[in-house]
Amino acid sequence: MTPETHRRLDQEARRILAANDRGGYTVPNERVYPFQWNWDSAFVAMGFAMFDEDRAWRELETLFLGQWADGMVPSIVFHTPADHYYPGPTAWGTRHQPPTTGISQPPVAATSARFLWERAVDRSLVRDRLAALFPKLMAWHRWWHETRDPDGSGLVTVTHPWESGRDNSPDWDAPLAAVAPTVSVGALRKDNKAVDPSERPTDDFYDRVMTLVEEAKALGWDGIAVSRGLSMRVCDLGVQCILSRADRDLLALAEELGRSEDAATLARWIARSDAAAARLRAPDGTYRSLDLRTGELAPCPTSASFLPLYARFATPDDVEAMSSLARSWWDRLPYGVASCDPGFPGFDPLRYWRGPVWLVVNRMIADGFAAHGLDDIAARIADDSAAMLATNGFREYFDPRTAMGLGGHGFSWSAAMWLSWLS
Ligand code: 9WN
Repeated sequence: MTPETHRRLDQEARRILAANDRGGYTVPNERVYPFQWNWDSAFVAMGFAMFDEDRAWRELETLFLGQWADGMVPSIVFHTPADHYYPGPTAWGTRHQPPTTGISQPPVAATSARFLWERAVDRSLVRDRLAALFPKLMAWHRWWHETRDPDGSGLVTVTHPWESGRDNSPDWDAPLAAVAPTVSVGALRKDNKAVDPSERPTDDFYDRVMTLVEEAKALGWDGIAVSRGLSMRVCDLGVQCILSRADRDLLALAEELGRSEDAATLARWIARSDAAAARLRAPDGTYRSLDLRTGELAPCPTSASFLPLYARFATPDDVEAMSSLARSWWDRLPYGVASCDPGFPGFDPLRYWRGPVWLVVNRMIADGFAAHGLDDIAARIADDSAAMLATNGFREYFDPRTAMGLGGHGFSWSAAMWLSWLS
């Protein structure tokens, strides 16, 4: 990459974050997603941290204004009204102020807080902010480990595909097939008017996921009742790994702050998750999501199958299996890492989480390979990611065959990945 391209990407990434900044929080992209999204903000904070530490902390602090009394941090905080996104606050029927959804998203925030803390120019200036955020992060992790794992199995439950952040992954095909749709919401959708419908989930998918929202509403959004009672209950490999990594990051922060009781609790949660991880390993040695209702593993590896490296619970055999898997995908597709196994019959290089490449997942996968000494794979993922941005802009996701940009334009987390990882 020429120094000129590098400068252009730096400027463009900063311009995107500034344009999507709503004062304390950042929208992923104004046209498609006009509110604050949970894991987007955690990644965006890392981008801000490279040039405005104060603004980076505020991104996380503002996200936690949406935290529920039971510790749950919602997938979306609807700080200000906007009528061009469906489903908005009324469709969720929750009671929180500011209005929020009733489901969560992958818990990246503790990892982000550690990133901010470790890069702080003067830690004494941000120690109070970290200390104020810590109990909120701890409460969220407790919600995952207790409310979303009520039997203490070590595997946490997601009850909605959107909770995984990997909305229409093949991981949800069988679990969603078991959800009998009771609503028909195709006409209410806005997303498929804002971007090409072939790059978005189907109407049938929306009917089923909104049926799950109706089920949770009927349970009054009670955490345990939802966890035990919804017609979709899956241990999502992505959330399981991201939580396990975030537990480790939160443990490091607990030690920094001298919170020994919390550190001991986190160490217990980590040990319990590590012990349960083998249940997610398929006979071919790849990790998958697990349908907790049927005991079935997901039908194919996905980009989440590399995240045990990021979580840090992978065994030496796993490391071997994951590096072979990554190399075999590159034999079929020039740009890594596809969100779904290219050999799976349902692989679709254009449709969202069924094939396209997502840069935030790439960052986590590259982190995992680098931590296990596989610097060549980590470097190739970074090179592919930078090439996609340089040739096609800060798009939401990319076609792994051609690097073509897909979904929304001017995407905040793609800009943040450039600034905090690739630049
Ligand atoms: C539903 C905002 C979010 C991301 C998710 C991505 C997509 C929403 C949607 O956009 O999900 O939460 O309406 O499609 O799948 O990962 O956080 O960028």
